[in-house]
Amino acid sequence: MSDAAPHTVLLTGFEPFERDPVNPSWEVARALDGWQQGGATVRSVQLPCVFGKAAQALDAALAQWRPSLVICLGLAGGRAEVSLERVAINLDDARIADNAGQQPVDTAVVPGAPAAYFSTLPIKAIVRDLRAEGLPAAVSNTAGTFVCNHIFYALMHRLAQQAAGAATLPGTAAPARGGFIHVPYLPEQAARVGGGAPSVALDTQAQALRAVIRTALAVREDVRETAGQLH
Ligand code: PCA
Repeated sequence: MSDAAPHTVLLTGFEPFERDPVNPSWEVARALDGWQQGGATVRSVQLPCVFGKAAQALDAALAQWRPSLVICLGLAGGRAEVSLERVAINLDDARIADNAGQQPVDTAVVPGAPAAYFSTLPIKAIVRDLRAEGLPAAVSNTAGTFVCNHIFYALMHRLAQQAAGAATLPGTAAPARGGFIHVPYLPEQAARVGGGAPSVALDTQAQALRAVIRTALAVREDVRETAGQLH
């Protein structure tokens, strides 16, 4: 695919879970549906907060849109920053039931597949650019072990398979890149939870996601600067 060819950015968000009436990950995705940037159009898809079904819905969206960039979003209530997740692990370990009542413990997302995959988004360049706009952002080294990590792993496994297939077919499009981002509570959710939980307004979350997409489309090689943590 040449850079001038039209292409699609697939943006997914989750339905509400854990008795919450709203999930900002879907509200943000929905707000960006149809947004155009650098020859790309955003297509937003809602995923069920259900192990297995979420990955099936993602597969259907990948088949429908054939995106060149995929960003999956989820809520991480209690985090203060937009979290650029670095690594997806091949493990489901649910502390609470999903929206279908399933609560897998220590099972593989994809049996026999690698233990982990790294995001192929330029996560450090994205953090740099969000902070330059005054937006709260950080690299995160765990997406947890619930449905968000599950979909992150399912996505990266699928993209890795696609890339392996493309490598055997010279002349095909560059493999799609993708990753996962956790967003904070909305202010009304934080107020319900109480205890001074951090939150970010929907408009600000949407602004952050537009900046994420801009950087992800523009930057191929991530910058090399530390975002490590001692613990
Ligand atoms: N957050 C949950 C699942 C759905 C969502 O938005 C998580 O972090 O796993």
